[in-house]
Amino acid sequence: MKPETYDIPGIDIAWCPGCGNFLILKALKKALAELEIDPKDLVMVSGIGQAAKIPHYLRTNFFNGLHGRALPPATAIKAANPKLTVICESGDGDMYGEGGNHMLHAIRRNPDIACIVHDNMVYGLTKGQASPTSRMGFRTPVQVGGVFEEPINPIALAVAMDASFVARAFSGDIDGMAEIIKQAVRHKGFALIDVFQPCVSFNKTNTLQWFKENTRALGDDHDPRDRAAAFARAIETDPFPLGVIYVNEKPTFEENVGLYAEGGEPLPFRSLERGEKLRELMKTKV
Ligand SMILES: Cc1ncc(C[n+]2csc(CCOP(=O)(O)OP(=O)(O)O)c2C)c(N)n1
Ligand code: SF4
Repeated sequence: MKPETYDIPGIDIAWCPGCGNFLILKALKKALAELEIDPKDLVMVSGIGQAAKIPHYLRTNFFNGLHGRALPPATAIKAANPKLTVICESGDGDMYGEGGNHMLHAIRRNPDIACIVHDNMVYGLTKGQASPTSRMGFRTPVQVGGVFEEPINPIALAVAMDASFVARAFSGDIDGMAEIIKQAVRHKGFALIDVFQPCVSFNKTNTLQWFKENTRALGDDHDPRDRAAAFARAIETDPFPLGVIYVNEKPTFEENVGLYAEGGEPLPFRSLERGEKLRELMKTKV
């Protein structure tokens, strides 16, 4: 399958020229094509923001929800039809700020979905306010004296919560990012990928060059199944490590929810027999 399978001819993309979102879109299409995922078997789910527009630019099914609310519908879509590939994709503000609570509970529940977060360390759509991953000292039209709060470390948070799959990618490395996306989609369970992405319009500090200079690929000596080693890598910020940081295979939400486990058949594929029996029972007179 070719990446162009996912193209929508004549689409008008609303991102700024040079935005890192274009690179992530390219890597995603490459990964999906290499995984041979038929567009009809994929559902993309997002919230609100520039990154959250990504499903609009792919020829596939999608659900674009409220700000920060991508993960609950994604969990429900996968639970209702586990045969689908479900990918959540949005920005750092959407997933870690407005949707932070959902992120924590998605890690706990472990639905079999991949979650790709475009981490540009700023709110792009609303013109440059600080996001939960903005670095301390970052000046914006709102944080005029510079951000004074500690940034969230999504990787360390996910490893601390014993998440199923945790990785960091860099949008400047399309092949490396596509490889990580493939691993995340293949992984059974909740897979978080934090992707470093430049916002050329509103973050003049964390540029493509800055990310290049402040990241390094994890070596082959890193064992992602070793949680202590993963945590040590997760708290490194100088430079930030790139690659699959932590893998922890465990039962998924779909496997654990009794309702869906019953008879092994997800709800939409069950026979109507039981409903019909119930209807007959309700018609009987006492
Ligand atoms: C409930 C609610 N609060 C605030 C907003 C305004 N808003 C829209 S997008 C956004 C931030 C998006 O930032 P991020 O997720 O980092 O995405 P980016 O645009 O940088 O890709 C905010 C605050 C909103 N739409 N809804
Ligand atoms: S504002 Fe930033 S994140 Fe949004 S499209 Fe422009 S460069 Fe990309």
